[in-house]
Amino acid sequence: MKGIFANYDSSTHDADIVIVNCPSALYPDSEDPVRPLDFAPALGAIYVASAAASRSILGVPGEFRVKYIDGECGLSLNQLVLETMQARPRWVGLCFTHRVVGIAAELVGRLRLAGVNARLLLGGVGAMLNPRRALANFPDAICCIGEGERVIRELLDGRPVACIAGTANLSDGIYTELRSEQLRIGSDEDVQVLYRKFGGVFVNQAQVPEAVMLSSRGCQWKCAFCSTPNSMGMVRYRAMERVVADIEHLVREVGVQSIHFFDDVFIAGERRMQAFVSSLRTRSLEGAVNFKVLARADVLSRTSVSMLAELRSCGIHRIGIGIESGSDEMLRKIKRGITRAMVLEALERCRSAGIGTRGYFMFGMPNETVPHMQQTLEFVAELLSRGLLVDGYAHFAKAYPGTEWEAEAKRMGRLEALSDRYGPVKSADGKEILRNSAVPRTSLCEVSKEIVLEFVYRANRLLNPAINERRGR
Ligand code: B12
Ligand code: SF4
Repeated sequence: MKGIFANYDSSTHDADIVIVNCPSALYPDSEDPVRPLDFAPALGAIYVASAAASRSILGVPGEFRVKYIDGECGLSLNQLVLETMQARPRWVGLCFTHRVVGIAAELVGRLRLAGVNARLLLGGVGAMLNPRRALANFPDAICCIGEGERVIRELLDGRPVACIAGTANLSDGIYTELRSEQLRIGSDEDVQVLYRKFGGVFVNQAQVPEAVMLSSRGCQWKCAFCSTPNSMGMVRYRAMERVVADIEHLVREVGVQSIHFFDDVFIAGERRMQAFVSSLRTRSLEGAVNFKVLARADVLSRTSVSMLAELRSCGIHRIGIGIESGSDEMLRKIKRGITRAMVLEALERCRSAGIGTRGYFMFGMPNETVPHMQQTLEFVAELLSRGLLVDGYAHFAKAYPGTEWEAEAKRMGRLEALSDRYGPVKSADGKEILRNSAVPRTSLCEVSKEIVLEFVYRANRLLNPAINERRGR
């Protein structure tokens, strides 16, 4: 292992920080790495990289040398180690979700073996929502438990960790944290740095330049399975005029043809959407770029068809909607705030406006029975046969940290955490560095996992016949 990294000298530093977005799979060593088909840039991590690299963000002085590496671009762990070593950083920042915490641990093991002694900063939802568990795997690290823009600048400025709001760490083995306030979205962006330097623009599956964007953070709803209200807090909007100014820059200066909004709920009422439409028109950007957004069925069911048609003419051609279940009883239990009737109304309105819809479904929810799942499968089939959905995805329900489900699972004594994909993870010298129990992928269903998976599989086959054909299923 050390051999290929032999020329590394960690005693001097070129970069202040290397930020690595941890890959979601263990990619093989390759001179020509291949990105996964569903690749999307890690917008949170690049916001943080931009905040560190840019003087203008947040008005805090300081400009740091930052290298950002997206492990999701198909790089192997060895390549990530090599790329990190080449920058000789003071700090290494890792962005990970719960699903990839095992891979993050493996990467750190290899960095240490290769002699990279940089201090470790953890970020992303995996660190934010369960800092105790993250620190159990990386005891020497500093964990970012809030939005990372301010944290990274204060840390690199050399402020004592104990004074930095939004961090947690183990000091003499004792867990300490200092919570932070939410950022006021609107003062924390620097689109030039974010997109030019750190890969917020990429070539998508259709070979078209695409950008990822946020027009808001947080969410005002509280669905029982979702961690966003806990991690990001109440919704904060950026002024639409500024969002559209960034769109103009991306379209005219960067040549972007498609924009993917990562907002949890982009279509958030007619007033804000009217501002979106009129700002685009003022800048002659109507239809200049295609948008993909997420929205809620209840909001869409109240949005007029004429408003939706205006959004379509402005470029919103696809809306993703969390439908989750075909059973009103289940929808009530998971506090989704929607009903079957609302879903139908929302999808009818989108179809009338010429907008394609993608549905997201879940199976294996707490107290869900086979008849409930059967109802969902029939609902999926009905929506497809009536041409109300273009496609969609079905998932196995999991209790993520910071959700009502996790609390419920703990109460029920059913937090049977399992990492069916990656664990246990071993370091390069063969030691087990992460136990399965560190990865929460909890099933809460009343019926067996095999039955639930069968429903997930059948729903996905209905929703994505082409994909499944390609995979030879
Ligand atoms: C877009 C999106 C995706 C995209 C792209 C993800 C990406 N590359 O960023 C795709 C479709 C690929 C995706 C896939 C999945 N996703 Co997703 N996704 C989102 C979504 C809607 C937006 C992400 C985002 O940009 N947020 C806004 C940014 C600003 O926030 P952020 O990423 O948390 O970053 C901030 C902090 O975390 C921190 N930070 C981030 N990185 C770093 C790094 C350092 C060094 C530091 C210090 C700080 C720091 O600072 C950032 C800025 O303030 C979120 C919901 C949400 N609201 O976050 C779900 C969400 C992250 N996804 C989720 C899930 C479950 C998944 C999947 C497992 C789905 C599945 N079943 O396959 C996969 C897992 C992918 C993986 N690699 O592990 C869950 C995660 C739940 C959890 N607790 O872990 C979320 C929270 C949705 C939810 N509400 O439940 N996802
Ligand atoms: S699922 Fe969507 S609407 Fe519900 S709380 Fe999460 S982000 Fe908000």
